[in-house]
Amino acid sequence: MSECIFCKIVAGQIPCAKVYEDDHVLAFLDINPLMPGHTLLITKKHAETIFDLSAEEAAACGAALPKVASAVFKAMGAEGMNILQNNYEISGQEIFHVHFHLMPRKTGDGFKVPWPAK
Ligand code: DGP
Repeated sequence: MSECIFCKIVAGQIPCAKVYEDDHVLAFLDINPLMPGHTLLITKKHAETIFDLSAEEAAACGAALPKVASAVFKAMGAEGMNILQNNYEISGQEIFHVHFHLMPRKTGDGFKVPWPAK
């Protein structure tokens, strides 16, 4: 059995607050959110980084991302959204199972992006 935390979430061995699911991807709330509604979208099949995704999995992520982002955006009454995807330790990746951070933004939320923003 895989020791990967996200594989265990996919297998239902670790609970999650599920936001969306289809045959290829699962989205759930981040356990350590940077703001309310911080959601992770992961592939169901294990792949360590975006460089390891098959074309089919990449397409599934591409199809699901705008749908899930839109739902989170509306549900949170957001004014904007950052979508972040880390690969390898130097970028901040802690869980080596490919995932996208969907981060709904609101005025005064205190979140800082590393480039000029309003
Ligand atoms: P990253 O640094 O990009 O690898 O982000 C990993 C994220 O995964 C981090 O924001 C916290 C989240 N996370 C870690 N373990 C769990 C867990 O067991 N459940 C949930 N829902 N999120 C987790």
